[in-house]
Amino acid sequence: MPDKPLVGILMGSDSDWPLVQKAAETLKAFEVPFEVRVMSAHRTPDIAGAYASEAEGRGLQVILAAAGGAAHLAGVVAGHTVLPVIGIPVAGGALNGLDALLAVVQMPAGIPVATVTLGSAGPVNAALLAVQILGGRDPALRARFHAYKTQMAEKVVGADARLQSSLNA
Ligand code: RP5
Repeated sequence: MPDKPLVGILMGSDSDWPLVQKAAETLKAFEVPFEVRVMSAHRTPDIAGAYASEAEGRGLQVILAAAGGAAHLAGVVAGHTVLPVIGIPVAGGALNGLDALLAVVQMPAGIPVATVTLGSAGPVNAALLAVQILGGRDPALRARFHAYKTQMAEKVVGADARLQSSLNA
C-alpha cells in the first residue's frame, strides 16, 4: 500500500500542471508522499472548502496551492484549515502573473499563506518549504535536505573553480 500523503498539491486548473509538476518531482526526490488534485476557489468552491476542512483529519501536514489570475485558491484553503499553506502564483493572462502574485501574497492578518516566486522556481521552492516544515520532526528528511544544500553549494564552488581556471589559462 502506498504511504499516506503528507502534502496536498492543489491547482486551480489542469492548465497549471506543466508548472506545478515541478513540485511533485521535488517531493518525489525527497521521498515525501503527496497527492495532487485540481480544484478551484471559484469554479468548485465547495470542493476546495471541503478538501481544506478535511485535510488535517486525513493526516495531511502541508498544502501547496497553485493558481493564476485572481488566485484565491491558497487563501480560501488557508481559511478552512490550520495546516500551513504555501501559495504558488502562476503566470499567465493579461497581467502575466502579477495579479496572481498579489492575490496570493496579500493575505489579511490571521490567515497566513507562505508565497513563493512566479516562474519555475516557485513550485520547486514550495516543495522545498514543505520538506523543511516536515523535516522539523523527521531527522531523516532533514538529513536529505542537508545533503541537498551541500550538493547545491558544491555545484557553485565547482562552477567558480572552472571559471577561475579558464580565466587563468
Ligand atoms: C486559474 O485560472 C487557474 O489556476 C489557471 O492558472 C487560470 C486559467 O485556468 P484555465 O482557464 O486554463 O482553466 O483559476
